Amino acid sequence: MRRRLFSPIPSTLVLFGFLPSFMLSIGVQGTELTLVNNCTHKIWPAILANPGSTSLEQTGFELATHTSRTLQVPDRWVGRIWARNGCNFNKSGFGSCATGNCASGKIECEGAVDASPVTLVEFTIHDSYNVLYDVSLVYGFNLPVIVKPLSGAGTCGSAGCMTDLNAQCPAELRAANGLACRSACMAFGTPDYCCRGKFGLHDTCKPSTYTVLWKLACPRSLITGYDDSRSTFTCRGADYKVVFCPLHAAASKKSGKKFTSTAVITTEEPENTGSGIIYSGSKLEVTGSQSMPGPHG
Ligand SMILES: *[C@@H]1O[C@H](CO)[C@@H](O)[C@H](O)[C@H]1NC(C)=O
Ligand SMILES: CC(=O)N[C@H]1CO[C@H](CO)[C@@H](O)[C@@H]1O
Repeated sequence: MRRRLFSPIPSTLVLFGFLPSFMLSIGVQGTELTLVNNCTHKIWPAILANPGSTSLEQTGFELATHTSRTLQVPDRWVGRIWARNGCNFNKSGFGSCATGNCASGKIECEGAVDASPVTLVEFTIHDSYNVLYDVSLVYGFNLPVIVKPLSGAGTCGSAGCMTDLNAQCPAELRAANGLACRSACMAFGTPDYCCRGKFGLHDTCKPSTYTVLWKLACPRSLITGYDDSRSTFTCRGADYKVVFCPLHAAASKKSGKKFTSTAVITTEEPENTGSGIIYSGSKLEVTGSQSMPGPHG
């Protein structure tokens, strides 16, 4: 069924055995994304194709604890994946969720979003040899999630956030009765927190106490729209696991590799964030370490 989406080969050509090799490759290319629920509770993943990308056959479903589902994603697909939490759907699939809700009012999101705050997994799949991915906290946080490439070449690191930021969410950012945490931009909406207007440039988007603390807790996540330090990855020829609540699983595994990530966030003037973080000149260096599963296996 899904093959139809990206193999527009007229059946007459197939019957005549006329299948140019470039067409053959269209049919078999694609990237597998396996969504894994390692949370101790049910989640309802949501998938949204960006405008101009083909909508996947499934745009939302229930995923029981310790189960997974594999999605076949066509080339030239740009989209986002997140988990909905605290959902109530009736037998016909109508209902809503405490976090990550879809405006469709159904299990299937069908392109209708009403989502934040959510931990957003972002994929740009030009083709399987050119895949960019990140985990963004720009629209807040609801569940820990990592993206883990399976084999592949290039900067195939694990992206994401293992830490439960809800547990350390300040009162002013709390949302959904503590099931989610807003970003400072969402909570305050000002140009400086949102890196808009005169703050909307790579060099003028300044760190705040909030963004620094998140970067420290989640060095492999995108914290602002201008944060590209060690948080966006490009991988070739891989398939991917998207693991929700990865620590739950990692705790029982020996394969977790320790790594240290240093994020350098530039600020025009040093300012005291009160968070015990060291400044050197006009640069703010945030060092954190976090155990993440290795990229292979
Ligand atoms: C589910 O909810 C929808 C919308 O409220 C309603 O139209 C439908 O009848 C409900 N189905 C069941 C089985 O309760
Ligand atoms: C990708 C990953 O870490 N998956 C694990 C999720 O948890 C189950 C059960 O605890 C493990 O079998 C998986 O390896």
